[in-house]
Amino acid sequence: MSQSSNRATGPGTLPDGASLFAGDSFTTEDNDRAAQAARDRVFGEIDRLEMHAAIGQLDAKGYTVIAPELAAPPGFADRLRDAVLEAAERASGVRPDRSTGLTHAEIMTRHGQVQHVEPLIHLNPLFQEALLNERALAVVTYLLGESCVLFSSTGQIKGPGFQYLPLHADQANSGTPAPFPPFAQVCNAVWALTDYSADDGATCFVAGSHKLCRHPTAKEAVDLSLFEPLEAKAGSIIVWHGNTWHGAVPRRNPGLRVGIIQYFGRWFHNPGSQFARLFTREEVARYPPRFAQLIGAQPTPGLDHRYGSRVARFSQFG
Ligand SMILES: O=C(O)CCC(=O)C(=O)O
Repeated sequence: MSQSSNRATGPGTLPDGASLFAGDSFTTEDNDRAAQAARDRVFGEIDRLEMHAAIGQLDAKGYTVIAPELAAPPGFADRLRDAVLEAAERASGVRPDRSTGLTHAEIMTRHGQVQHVEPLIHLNPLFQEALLNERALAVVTYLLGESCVLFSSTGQIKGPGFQYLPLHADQANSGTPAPFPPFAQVCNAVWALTDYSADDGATCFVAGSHKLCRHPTAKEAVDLSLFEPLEAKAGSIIVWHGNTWHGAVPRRNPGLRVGIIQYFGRWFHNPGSQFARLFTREEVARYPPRFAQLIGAQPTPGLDHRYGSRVARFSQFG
């Protein structure tokens, strides 16, 4: 056997006369370094905020809850709740009745007895502050990378009623057929602004279902034995992976469940920079650059995000 044919079959070598084409669909060392630096930043933030337990829970169960005392200073969640109720009143002309909830008992939407205020993000600077919450963003960025975008921002007010929200995976909203990628393409970060429990009409999760990488079947979606209502105190932030099956039980208690749904996705699922038009340049400039990135007022950083999103789960590009 000649030396040259030996080289042709050896690992990491090319046959004589062959060359590698450095086209734009292949990696470069710069891209590799950028992806590693992005990973370091994402894990650095998790270390700084001491969020390892939350990340462990997220990986194991598909969702995590950031406790009120870690989420924000005392009083912030109450002000946020009042701002959502005020926005709801402005939108509908009906003052939400917090003690009985009867103003919302007859509403019927895709989420049951729930009034949606959408988009919410531009209606009060508190909603923008809530979006920039550092602990929520640390988890969202762990799931979706630094280039992720806010897809929707919705105030949710749920009254007493009878309607369940069937189990579903938010990944379905992007039109992705199963099997889903095991790492998240979309995720949700919800501010629970009143207590969540079974009788309060809480969100329900099927722990570990994100690992199945598929939608629930029609039968599973309405199988009440799978509904596990979450217990979370007012002021918590609930973050879940886009593959995680979740739904909600009806509210049995009088009164209202109030929350903000912030739904995020990787930049390549972006339906368009729908929030940028809601803000003036001056308003955007008041916030750190991450705000402009999230609302789509600034292009995704980096030269070649097509490439970056493929190489790294935590890439600054993907
Ligand atoms: O209303 C809830 O608790 C769940 C909301 C939900 O399923 C969603 O935003 O995808």
